[in-house]
Amino acid sequence: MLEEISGCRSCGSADLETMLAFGDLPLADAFVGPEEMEGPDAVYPLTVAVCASCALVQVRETVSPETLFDESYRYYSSFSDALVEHSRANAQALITSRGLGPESLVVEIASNDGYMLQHFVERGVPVVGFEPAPGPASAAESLGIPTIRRFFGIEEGKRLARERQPADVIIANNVLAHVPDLNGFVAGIGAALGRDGVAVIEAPYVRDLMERREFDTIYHEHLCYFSVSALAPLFRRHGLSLNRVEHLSIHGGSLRLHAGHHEPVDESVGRFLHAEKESGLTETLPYLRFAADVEETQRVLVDLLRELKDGGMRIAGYGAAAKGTMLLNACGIGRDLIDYVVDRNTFKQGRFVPGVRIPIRDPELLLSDMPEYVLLLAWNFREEILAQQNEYVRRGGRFILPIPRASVITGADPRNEGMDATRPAGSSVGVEKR
Ligand code: JHZ
Repeated sequence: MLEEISGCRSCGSADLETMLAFGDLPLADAFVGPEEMEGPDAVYPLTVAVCASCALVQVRETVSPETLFDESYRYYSSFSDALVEHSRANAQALITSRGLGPESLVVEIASNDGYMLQHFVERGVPVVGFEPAPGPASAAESLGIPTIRRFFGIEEGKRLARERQPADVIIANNVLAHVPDLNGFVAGIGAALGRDGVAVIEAPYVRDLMERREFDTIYHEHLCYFSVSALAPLFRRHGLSLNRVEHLSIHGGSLRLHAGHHEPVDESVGRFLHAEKESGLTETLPYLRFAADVEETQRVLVDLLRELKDGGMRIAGYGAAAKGTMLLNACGIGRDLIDYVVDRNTFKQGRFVPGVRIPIRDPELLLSDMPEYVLLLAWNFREEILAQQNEYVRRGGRFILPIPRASVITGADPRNEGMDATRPAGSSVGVEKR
């Protein structure tokens, strides 16, 4: 169930240097049901290392995917409007640029609840999704999306090309980081992809993680944290050319990579490689220094929450995100500081955040209960959540942004500008004006 790697997940080098050790933590998406409250949560060590050879940042421990993505997996992509819209725009652009039609095949790996493939189906483009988690797979099937309930790898890639047809487009969003056998996965993409097809892959960018101190995006599900410099040799090893790289704001900053069996290589690839070399991301030193930043971010946040609590304030959380579980547990923020966490995902409501066991409730509770502060755990959907919680803010409620250094924000509505005069007395942390 838990294994430790002996070499780099990409190049195999045994030269791995430890950059962060979080100790034992629960699984970030293992939300606890009321019937499971008796015993303690299972915890697993979480240690992050960087490869001295290819600079890939990776978790040393592997919790088996069968444990992580079983029937208890409750992450449904469609609960975030911004993500569905992001995917619709991407699908639209691919249909146009690749001239996709009824003869084409679009494959998505980790197709979840159909948040992405539905946009191709609507336009009459045939699709196949790979999704092993039973809950999201069923949701996708109910939208009419053919779903293979298996993990993707080299064998699945070969079978798809042989028994169906080579894919015109392969989409793999936020899944590369989840794969223990990175080489087998990329080889599978190569096997399934048609001669002139394109693989479009999104993954959180390690550069943003470091610059914005997004330490809470590190958890057992995410085995790797990618730079373009670490990815280029991985793709090359399996006969794929990295042809274009885009920088997206989604999920706190992501890379979108376009790969194919042959070139041309766009200028963006060289630009990213150059910028990463310039900022030292091809060496281990910046990664090894990151621990001090994480420690400071955690300390500032806990100090702020304690100060507010000591001042008689009530604090809730917004977003039972996996990163929320990580943040609360890594910082030791429990029910003494946070009364409850709200989330729109009805499969998470009524359950408890793993480890810290904070109850998860419906977001409507914020208005009826009016806690003075809400810690924005799903900070990556800040705009969407603040717009939706306009009324809570209008009535005087305040959001706290946990990273890069805890700060109090006043809301998405420009009419709230200037309301920062109500900054809590004695707070040592500044109020960010929007
Ligand atoms: P969200 C996910 O991580 C899942 P998580 C996964 N581990 C991954 O790789 C990364 O993304 C990249 C809720 N919400 O998506 C929905 C509201 O309640 O940031 C979610 O439960 N109201 C595969 O879990 C949570 O917040 C809203 O208005 O850290 C957000 O979780 C919105 C917008 C969201 O990721």
